Amino acid sequence: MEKTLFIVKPDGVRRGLVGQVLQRIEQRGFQLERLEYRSAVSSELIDQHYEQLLDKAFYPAIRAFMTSGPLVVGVISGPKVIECWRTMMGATLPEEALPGTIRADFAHAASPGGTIENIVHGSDSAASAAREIKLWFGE
Ligand code: IDP
Ligand code: MG
Repeated sequence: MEKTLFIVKPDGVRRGLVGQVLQRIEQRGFQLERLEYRSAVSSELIDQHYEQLLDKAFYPAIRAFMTSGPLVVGVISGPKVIECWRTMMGATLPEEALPGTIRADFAHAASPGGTIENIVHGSDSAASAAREIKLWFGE
């Protein structure tokens, strides 16, 4: 069965949205394969996770954001889960996300630091999912 990696980012944990994100995953019928609360995530792990963004001007703000507090990371499985979870998250920019998506229903606009704080992450392809699951869970 197809798998993807998801993260409730530090803004989602701070704002008490873990339960609501998990509820949407369960309502949709996806299976939780792994689920971990990580109280301290290293900059090195975030750099590897976002390796495609390392050379962007805004990357230092993303690293600071993603290491700013606890996060919840997990693996979910189900038919077409990679694409479906991306649809459930909504567009990267909360102001562009469609109503009904997590980023539209819960996210703020950009934070004062210019980082887009958009509550959730999801792998964007089968190759990314495999790479990210290995990176976070070592399997
Ligand atoms: P995605 O999370 O929708 O896949 P990506 O382009 O992979 O979007 O970017 C990863 C994360 O980096 C975004 O979710 C967002 O938090 C942040 N980000 C992306 N683009 C920008 C930007 O232009 N300015 C600030 N932060 C950004
Ligand atoms: Mg991405």
